[in-house]
Amino acid sequence: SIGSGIGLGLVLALTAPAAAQTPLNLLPMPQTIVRGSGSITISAGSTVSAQTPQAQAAARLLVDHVRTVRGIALAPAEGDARIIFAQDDAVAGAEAYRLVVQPGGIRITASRAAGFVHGAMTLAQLLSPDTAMGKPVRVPAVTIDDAPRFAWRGLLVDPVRHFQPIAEIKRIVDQMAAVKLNTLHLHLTDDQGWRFEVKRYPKLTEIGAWRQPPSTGGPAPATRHGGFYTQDALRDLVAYAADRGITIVPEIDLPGHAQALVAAYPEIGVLGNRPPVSNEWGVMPYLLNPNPAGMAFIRNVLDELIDVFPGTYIHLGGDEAVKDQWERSPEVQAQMRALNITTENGLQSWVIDEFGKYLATKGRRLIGWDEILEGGLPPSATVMSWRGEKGAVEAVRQDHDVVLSPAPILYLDSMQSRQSTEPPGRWSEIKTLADVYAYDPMPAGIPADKAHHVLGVQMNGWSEYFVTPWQVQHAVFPRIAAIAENGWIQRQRDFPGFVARLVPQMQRWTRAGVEVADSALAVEY
Ligand code: TNX
Repeated sequence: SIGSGIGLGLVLALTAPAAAQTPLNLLPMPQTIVRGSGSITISAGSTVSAQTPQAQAAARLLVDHVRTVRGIALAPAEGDARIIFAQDDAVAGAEAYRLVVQPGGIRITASRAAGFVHGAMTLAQLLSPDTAMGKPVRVPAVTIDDAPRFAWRGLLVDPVRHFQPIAEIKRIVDQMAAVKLNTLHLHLTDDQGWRFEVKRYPKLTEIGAWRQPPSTGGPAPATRHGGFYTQDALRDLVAYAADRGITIVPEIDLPGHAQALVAAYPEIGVLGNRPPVSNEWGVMPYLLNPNPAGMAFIRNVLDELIDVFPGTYIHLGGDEAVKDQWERSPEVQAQMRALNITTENGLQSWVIDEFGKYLATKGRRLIGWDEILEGGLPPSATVMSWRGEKGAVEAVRQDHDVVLSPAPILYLDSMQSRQSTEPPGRWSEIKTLADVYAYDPMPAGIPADKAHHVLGVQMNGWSEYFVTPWQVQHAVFPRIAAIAENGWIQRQRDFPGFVARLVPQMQRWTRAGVEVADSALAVEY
């Protein structure tokens, strides 16, 4: 249900297009658009052909999308077709594409698989929105040349605080692809659970994946909560995401946020602690023991992780590790002296860097939260800046790459309006669609000659307060569209224009069965 209420009407009235031609409701807005004359009709049986293996997934995606969102069954074909995907190495760039729509046919060209996906998704957005399901749709003649501003346009999904079935994550992946987001950061471990099957250490999921209800009540299931992903299920998810141009960055959060890990294998914690998996929210004190056994344990976990996740980046956390247990452990203190490390923050840097070096031997790169700057930035690290932007500015100064995901502006657990339908959030602030849209992923403190270190931007969907998939989706959609556009476009941002293009995108999301927060469009923020 979209568009009820006065608010939306007002927004639309204020943003009514001046141009005679119907505007193209594309989101994110492509780099260049040249309108042609006439149009082409797509209906049941219209043919689609992928003339290069690189485009096969994108062609399938288009067929699926047009079936589910428009109710039209396209016909896959070989060779000539109404819609052709063809290789063109001149369309350079990992995600670049060219889309040419003429009355005689539609042609999508790219040099890489992700470019074809983006081209297919742009075409999907061009199908006339006003026709009923199953009826032929028109596509206006146009030539679009497009490529993103940033290489990392991400969303963090947290299936730890509340478990989310793979089917729900796939639903989010589908809708990320629809707006050209390309990175799914999967937060797989935390104090409240361990969600990644490790064959060598079965207790991680036998014990670590389950928690008791909280003694204090609160917004959490009243019964034992949990679940985990088998490696097979994750491999399937990785392939599913790859077909949609999306890379998964898995996170194993260390050395803090480790209570579930220590619950499963107390011998790799410190001080002989034997905690249960946490059933409360907050920052817990349990830490990884950085002794040889603890380090070897994590290397073995990483071996299995990189076997499942083929992407370049592996996220090793580093956030909110209170070092009290390290301070109180004679064993850890002795190790620090032996390593000639004087502070616990320095020890954390050493730990993260050891794993970073290990990942490098496997051709992978380490990324961590900005706390990894505190003991000296590990040389191998890329930094994800969440405590504002200062971590990003400092890391870039040291010539490291960064991703911007500052709280609370890009935190989806901030509320998006004062309406009573909002799921509760951790942050008391309200971050509206307009706020998020106004966020510039290039902080003022980053000098122009180092701008290339900013890989991109990400919103984080921490799920302490999101119990159901409905609540997750309500927080994610449509706000994520603001960052999808922000991370993509090189041109000037334009909020009223964005809202006008967002309304049909919200309609497509609704048609695809996704919960979309209408409140994002309410005027009374
Ligand atoms: C801080 S962001 C955390 C998460 C919480 C989040 C809630 C970060 C690196 N750590 O563990 O879920 O706040 O907003």
